[in-house]
Amino acid sequence: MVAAAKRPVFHVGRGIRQGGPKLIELSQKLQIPIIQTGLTKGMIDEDYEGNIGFVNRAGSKSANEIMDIADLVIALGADFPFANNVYTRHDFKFIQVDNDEAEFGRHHYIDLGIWSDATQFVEKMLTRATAVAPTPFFKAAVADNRNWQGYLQKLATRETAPLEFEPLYQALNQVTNPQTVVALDVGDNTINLLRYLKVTPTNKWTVSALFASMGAGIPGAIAGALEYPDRQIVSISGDGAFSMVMQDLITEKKYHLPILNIVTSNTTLGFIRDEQADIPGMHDYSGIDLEDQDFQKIAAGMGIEGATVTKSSELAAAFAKAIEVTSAGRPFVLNAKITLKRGFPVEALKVKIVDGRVQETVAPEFNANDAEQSVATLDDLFAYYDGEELKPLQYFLDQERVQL
Ligand SMILES: Cc1ncc(C[n+]2csc(CCOP(=O)(O)OP(=O)(O)O)c2C)c(N)n1
Repeated sequence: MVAAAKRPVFHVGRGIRQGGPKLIELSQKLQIPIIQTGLTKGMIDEDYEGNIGFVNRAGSKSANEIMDIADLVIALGADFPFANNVYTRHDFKFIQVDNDEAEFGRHHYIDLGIWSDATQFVEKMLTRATAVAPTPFFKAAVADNRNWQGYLQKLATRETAPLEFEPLYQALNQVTNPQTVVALDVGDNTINLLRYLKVTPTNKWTVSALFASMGAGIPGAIAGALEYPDRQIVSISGDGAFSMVMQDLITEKKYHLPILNIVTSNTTLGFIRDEQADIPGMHDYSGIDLEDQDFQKIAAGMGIEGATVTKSSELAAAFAKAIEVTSAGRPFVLNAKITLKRGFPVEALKVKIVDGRVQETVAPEFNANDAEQSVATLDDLFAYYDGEELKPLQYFLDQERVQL
């Protein structure tokens, strides 16, 4: 099946565990790009060129596009609860490798099921498979992802006043280390963490993944601090989620838990706002506005130190102070007042193959609530998100002369 496929991809879940390096070897040997499920963030080196990221709303443009033209998906230890959003967009052959038989066919009709631990399967494949020469499809996937990564890098490294979320993550990456434990809350930060946070196999991070319960950030960080007293602990929450549980900052103080609490404050339930933007004819937003709050003062009221940043030039000093305080064994609140903006909406991309070419368009429901400016063409979409350098998938397929 692999030999017969023209555009195979791996879709890798947490079953891969420590097997990331082996999988990279196999990906190189067979020229199969790697797409990850969100919860495997950190398990597969993101600097590996063939790792093109995540699918679905929090994912990369490249992984979503490549998934949409794959003719073979090899799922490795992946329970992918969002399959209905992604696996149903086009037809492909499906090989599922899983150590739990009950998982077979749960998310897609299987053409071949292999009952195995994912990493053991990868190791066997490595010994049995014959290396293939670099393929145009693989090269196109790599180039597509480079284009996307370059765009993210631009957003993360530019000065912004008022503050945008990308430089915040960039600044956080400067002060974390391979031992850092991150407790992520639910909201736009779910997207931002997957796209911008540096996570290595030795880091740990947690999120309420399946129930997606807001308010898990601070409790997750408290658990992390108790479980890993020698590690740096960070919580990241939006202002909506933070407000639900911020009374537990006093618990951090009481038990001397040196947690760096980051709250991204945009006075909105941003994740939901962006969903409402895509509801045709809604004409407005509903129930998403939050009151502005001074989280630094609230923390101060509990005897907890903090800082407030409103532009990217203030980040370095604020993080330096945060590290000083947490290194001395005390919690800290970093109140990051960010602009209200939607991260690049990969969910707006509609990709399908028509007459041997990729037809890529903007989904009609994108910004269809009438409260937002409508964006009709792909170029308009790229420009709207400061991504003039972004190219549609067909551009990279043409460059590598991929025949569909
Ligand atoms: C307990 C709970 N209520 C509601 C939701 C639905 N929900 C998902 S994200 C979100 C908004 C999060 O807003 P905020 O914490 O301000 O973060 P932002 O998205 O603005 O970064 C909501 C309401 C949820 N996941 N959990």
